[in-house]
Amino acid sequence: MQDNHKVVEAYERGWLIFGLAMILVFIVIISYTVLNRGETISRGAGQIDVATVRTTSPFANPRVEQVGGEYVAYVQAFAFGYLPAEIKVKKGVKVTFYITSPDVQHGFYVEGTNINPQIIPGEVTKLEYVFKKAGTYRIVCNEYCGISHAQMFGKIVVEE
Ligand SMILES: [Cu+2]
Repeated sequence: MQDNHKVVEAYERGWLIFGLAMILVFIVIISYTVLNRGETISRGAGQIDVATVRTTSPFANPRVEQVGGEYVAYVQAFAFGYLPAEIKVKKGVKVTFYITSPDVQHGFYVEGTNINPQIIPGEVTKLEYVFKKAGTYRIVCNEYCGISHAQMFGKIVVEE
């Protein structure tokens, strides 16, 4: 009886140490990702009337513009695509995305990066990113949004 108790205690201690070690590992991984791949935790940047997204500034005119030495992109994620359909930026320059949806919930996953916010109708999502490699990045919707969800793609072209 006494011995069994000690065995259980040893297992418990083992699992506690394992659990704490995993927490440490996750903290290290998250810190590394944030420092090396760009912090892409999206933030709410205000609310918007879903019914007027397509007709009110700034989303009525989806675009990428240069502000100072940086880019600002106003993006509509709609069923079934993205506007602008192609976002063109230069490598190494900060891009601030403002994204919203005029209909249902969508995704904005940029392949090869850790950009992956949910786009919620009525909310403006803001995130910043610096593309370190030139190339074409596909934007994928990963929130099931309707019959043509699987054909919902966008494109980011990063030039040298
Ligand atoms: Cu979608």
